[in-house]
Amino acid sequence: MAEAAKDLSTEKVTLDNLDPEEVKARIMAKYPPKVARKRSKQFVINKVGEDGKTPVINANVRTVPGLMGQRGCCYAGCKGVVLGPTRDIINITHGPIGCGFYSWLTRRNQTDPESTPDGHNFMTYCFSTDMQDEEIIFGGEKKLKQAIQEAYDNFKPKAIAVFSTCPVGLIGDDVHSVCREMKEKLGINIFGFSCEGYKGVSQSAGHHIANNGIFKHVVGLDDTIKEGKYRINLLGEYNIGGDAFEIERIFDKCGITQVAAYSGNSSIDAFANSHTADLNCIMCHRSINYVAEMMETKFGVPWIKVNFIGAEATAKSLRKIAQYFGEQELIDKVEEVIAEELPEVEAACAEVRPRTEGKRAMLFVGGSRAHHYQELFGELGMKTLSAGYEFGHRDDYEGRKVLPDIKVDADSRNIEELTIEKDPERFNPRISEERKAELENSGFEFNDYDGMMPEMPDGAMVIDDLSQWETDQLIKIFKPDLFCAGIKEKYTVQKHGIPLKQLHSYDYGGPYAGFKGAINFYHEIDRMVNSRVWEYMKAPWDKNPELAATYACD
Ligand code: CFM
Repeated sequence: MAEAAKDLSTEKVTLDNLDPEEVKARIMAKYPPKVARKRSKQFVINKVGEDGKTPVINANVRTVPGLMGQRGCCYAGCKGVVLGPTRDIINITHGPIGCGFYSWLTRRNQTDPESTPDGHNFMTYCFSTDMQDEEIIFGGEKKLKQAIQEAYDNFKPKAIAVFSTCPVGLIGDDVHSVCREMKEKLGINIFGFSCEGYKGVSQSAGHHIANNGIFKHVVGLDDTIKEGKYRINLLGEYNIGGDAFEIERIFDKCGITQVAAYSGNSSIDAFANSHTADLNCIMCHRSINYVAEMMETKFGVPWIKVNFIGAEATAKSLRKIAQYFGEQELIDKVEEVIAEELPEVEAACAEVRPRTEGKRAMLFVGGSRAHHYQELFGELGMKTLSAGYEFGHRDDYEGRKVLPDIKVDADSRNIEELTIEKDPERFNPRISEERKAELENSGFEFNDYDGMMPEMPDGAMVIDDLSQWETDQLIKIFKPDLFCAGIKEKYTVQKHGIPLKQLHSYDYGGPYAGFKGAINFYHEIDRMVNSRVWEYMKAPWDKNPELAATYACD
């Protein structure tokens, strides 16, 4: 028995001659054959062809029961991620108190209530119907109505959103009709989400449901065209650790007007007006590409992929926005801002880099950061040995070119696809066909995301939906200098004597976006990978004998 459960690290593997295929084979060999077959398709050794093509990775599929994954649920993606950071919507969790409590936004989505006149900010509250046995048996609609009424009486918000948790779907409460009734009664915008935790295979399902809901109930309610010459929306930026504040600072400096952000530092009025912007810029493709696609179809707003994580990436994204508008005045201003900001960033990087050069990182985060943060590590001269998403889809790994090849399985079919058509009055293509073709001929990409794998070196291990056991094995085999993940992984990784940087909440640090954010990140990573404290760590399971176990069957 002890033999079977032996760690791979006890076998002779030297750091210099590790063949990733061999490492993969060893890890897979410990699984029952059926599990190994499934995990093999999600554990890919990268190889980029000349055409930018990469190996196929299986993604957005169910986690094998029994494997401890990193994922969250559909409700988390809808309520916690997409709608949560909007300060002036009261978000009521319809469900038992645990769901509301654990999605209380203590992970530091920041917001600035001063930037809207009423100063509303409900993000620090946790609203829940606190369902009890009685509601599970007799239905919870009455209690939901009371909760909406109570929230309204106390706060007089502009909008209330209701989020369904697992039991709501199981007992069949109709949150949508309750919302309609209360909307009628109270005269404010009230809408619900069928984002029961069990829908789909991860929080990714919740993103889609949130996108649909915002689009149906909010986008397009206010047609006022506000001031500003270069008017954009920033999509998929959630103001973790103040990232959005830094990006807004840079936009302001460049003379770019942000009409709405989805949804860091955002307000419901901005969503309602967002279809008046002239360009959608997507940071996190996974969580928000649906809004961009729908806005283009209905209102004619084109979208581009941007990335403000990394100083170079920030400069590149600003140039791309300027190129889209094509006005010399903006192009010059953007160059001026970059020239002004970069020296400080370069000085910080030059100071830190001798101590970070050659260090090795692993990143397993969400659906976009495992890609974006490789920019910052590249600037520090660090190598990404392995990376993967918790819940990204194949297009987030391999690029949107694979979209036509993705088979839609039952879990995805479960999630509503809205049929969107051109708005007969308000559709307005922001850019002429000729200008679009001209830009595209010069290499400018609309509606595209190349994905993570084409930018990773050959031989890097790309692993989807990493499990805790695989985490342990990778760490023991490779002993990376830094592991990036979230709070669930943090303490076991640290017990191995490896520093862990949280890239979901930033460990209360940040911002890391934009120019100033890059400087913060360089210093923080320098401190982490060069601290000697980790050498002194000895995990409890290394000190004391552990219980050994083996799989009973395959
Ligand atoms: Fe997008 Fe996000 Fe992410 Fe995400 Fe998330 Fe997040 Fe994330 Mo945590 S929307 S996919 S569902 S960038 S909460 S703000 S950090 S896992 S990589």
